[in-house]
Amino acid sequence: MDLFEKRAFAMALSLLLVFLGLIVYAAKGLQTDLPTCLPPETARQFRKDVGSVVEIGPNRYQVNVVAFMWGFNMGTVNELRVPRGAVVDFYVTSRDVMHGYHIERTPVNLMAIPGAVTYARHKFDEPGEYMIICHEYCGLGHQNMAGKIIVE
Ligand SMILES: [Cu+2]
Repeated sequence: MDLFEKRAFAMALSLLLVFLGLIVYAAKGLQTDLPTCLPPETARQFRKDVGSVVEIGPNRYQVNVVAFMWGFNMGTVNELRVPRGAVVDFYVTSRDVMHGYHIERTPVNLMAIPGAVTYARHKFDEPGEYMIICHEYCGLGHQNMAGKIIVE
């Protein structure tokens, strides 16, 4: 090994050590986290209301959806019942990987992202069944990941 090779090797090794040190500093010193879980405050709030339907007014509902492999927890797994004319706020997150949350025949089309909460509002004027599908490939059971909203 000549001197130039030794210097290149030493430089590469020291850069690796610097980057490793920065990763450790970011994780421990700056308390940054990979986006694999909700931020602590949001997580606490969601743990309280996780997968729930909250009546927030006359015919007004807040649905806290937690998507998972392979379903949607909306109080009841894969099923939500609301009366006709209900205005529903959807807050959607995921507890594992990325999923999609699309309600057929409505403009509701959200991503369920671990560590983030997405939002949409919809008024259900027409009674009937609305299928919810996951439109983001999320693993082997993806094709079976579906739910429904029953508007009574
Ligand atoms: Cu999926």
